[in-house]
Amino acid sequence: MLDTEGLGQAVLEGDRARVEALLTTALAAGVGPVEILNQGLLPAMDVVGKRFGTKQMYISEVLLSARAMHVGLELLKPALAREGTQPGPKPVVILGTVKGDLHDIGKNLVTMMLEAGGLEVVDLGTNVSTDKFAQAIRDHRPAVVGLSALLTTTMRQMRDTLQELRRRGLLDGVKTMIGGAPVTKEFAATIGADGYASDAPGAVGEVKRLLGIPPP
Ligand code: B1M
Repeated sequence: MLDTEGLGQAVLEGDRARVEALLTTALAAGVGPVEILNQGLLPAMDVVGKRFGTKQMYISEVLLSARAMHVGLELLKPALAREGTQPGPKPVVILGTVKGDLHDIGKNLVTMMLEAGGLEVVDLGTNVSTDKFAQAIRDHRPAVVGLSALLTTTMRQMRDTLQELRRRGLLDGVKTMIGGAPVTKEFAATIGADGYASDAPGAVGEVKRLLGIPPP
């Protein structure tokens, strides 16, 4: 049984211990990790976003909520991964939040859902420079490179990063995908990204579509 109200309140208050306790109880009671995400953590973060947007919450409070959210995501990670267990070698996806952008909650969620979907993810973190993407592509030979951005200002960085990687010949045979709240399908097409997803579950479907992996 999932205490959605209590969980929402705990995320809003940035109460990490309570988030941990509620999720541990829910998981032990057999509540699925996707249900916990969709009915508990994500709606709570949505409220945080709205309150931040209307200046009802300070950045410091948002950060506390973000940390509580991280605790929740870390707890769900093993259960999400178990749901996505698949035999055989996994296609590699490189993911990162572009240079100048420190938002990582959404990207972390995409990482977890992709792993749950049977893909191997190399997560480069936030504020990722073009050079860091380039090195990771050389090191890991990914099937897909995914860029995340949450700021309208850093959307431009997505275009610059893809342009430069392309100029260096590093995207030959590699699919690209972008996402993040301000990003649209149209923008993706404008900067020549192969794929776009508006949310984490959508990202799994989009990577699979790009790689020609049929739905289960
Ligand atoms: Co920031 N922030 N923030 N912030 N912050 C936003 C994005 C903002 C919309 C808030 C607002 O004004 N209403 C606004 C951007 C405005 C704009 O550009 N148009 C904003 C701003 C302005 C800023 C600062 C500039 C504030 C300041 O300092 N004055 C500053 C910038 C710092 C920087 O990056 N250089 C800043 C800082 C921060 C915190 C550090 C306090 C914190 C980030 C903590 C962290 O991530 N570790 C923070 C937060 C938490 C937010 C909000 C409240 C929540 C973002 C979030 O985590 N959402 C946000 C308001 C909002 O979104 N309503 C806001 C939950 C998450 C699950 O959703 O990230 O959209 P999302 O990810 C989704 C999809 O977008 C998609 O799937 C995810 C899961 O479903 N997706 C992909 C994401 N990446 C993808 C990649 C893919 C595919 C799908 O393929 C590769």
